[in-house]
Order: sequence, then C-alpha cells, then structure tokens
Amino acid sequence: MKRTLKYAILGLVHKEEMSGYDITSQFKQEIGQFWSAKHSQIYPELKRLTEEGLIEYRTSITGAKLEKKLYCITPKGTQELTEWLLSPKELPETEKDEFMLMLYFSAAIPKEENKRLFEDQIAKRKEKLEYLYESKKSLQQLDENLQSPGSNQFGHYLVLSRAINREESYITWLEETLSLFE
Ligand code: FER
Repeated sequence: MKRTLKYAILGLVHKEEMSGYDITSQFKQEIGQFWSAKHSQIYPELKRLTEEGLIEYRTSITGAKLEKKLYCITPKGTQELTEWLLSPKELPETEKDEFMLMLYFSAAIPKEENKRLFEDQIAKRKEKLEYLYESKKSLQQLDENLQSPGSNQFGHYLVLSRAINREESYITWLEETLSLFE
C-alpha cells in the first residue's frame, strides 16, 4: 500500500518543527480540506517514521510535568520526501458522487423532480464555492503576492484554485443540464 500519510507528515515537518498535536491540527484544518487522514493513524505513523530514521524528535518541557515531542525531518527523510515530490503521480480513482448515481437512473423519475434535484445541487455547490472564495480572500490577506511561485502560500493557493475551478465548472454543467429539462 502507498503510504501517503508518510509523505504528508514528512512535508509538514520539513517546513517546521511540529508536535503530534500540531500535525493532527493541520489534518483538521488546511490539509484536511483536500486530504483526509484517519487521525488515529498519525501517532503510529510518527513512531514508525522515527524508527525508520526519517524524522527525529526532541522533548520540550512546557509546564510542570508537560512534556511534548517536537518532530523534525532528518536528511534521510528529506531525501525520501524529495524523491516522492519528484515522482509522477497516478490518477486518483473517480470520486463517488451519489448525484451521478441518481442521474444514471434518473429516467425513472419525473422531469419536474429531476429539475428540483438539480436546483438543490446547484444551491449546495454555490454555497461551497462561496466558502472557497472566502478562503481565497483570507489567503490573499496573508500574502498579496499569492499567485507567484515565490509566495510561501503558493502551494496552498494552487490547491484552492483547483477546487474553485472544479466547483465553477460543475455548477456551469449543472445549470446547462438543468435547461435540458425545461
Ligand atoms: C482551503 C479551503 C478549501 C484549502 C482547500 C480547500 C488547501 C478545498 C479543497 C477541495 O475541495 O479540493 O484552505 O486549502
């Protein structure tokens, strides 16, 4: 099995030193928007990466008895991360979209019901698109030079811009197809 979680973690600790908690937070926030990970897998993967010599940690004492492990990447880890970054990627499996499954059988329901279901999808996708536009705006406030490869938010921007492009084109298709039912 391909260990994508391995590379997600290596990518994170390559940027800066992080605790297991920081890494989990990243999966709940930014990365989690487009790459889901089972949170229960993160700590076992940190242990495994440490044993493999790809990351290492120092113990930092934050309170009276509060210790936390701060992980950083090793040269060997950087090498594996780079090799993975440079390797061509397979196409993902086609996403399971329940609306597509419904459409496939949609001749079984009246035209009016089809229209209603299209309108519902359009409303939901538009709401999602609004959220993506807002995310892009907040990102632009962090860095006005966002659309340049020199920006340290450039990668984040690229993933977000692909999501915006995908939703815009999905909505265009929904609206065009809805008109076929008129
Ligand atoms: C983000 C907000 C949303 C983001 C990605 C998304 C990478 C959505 C991605 C998707 O739906 O593919 O900040 O950052």
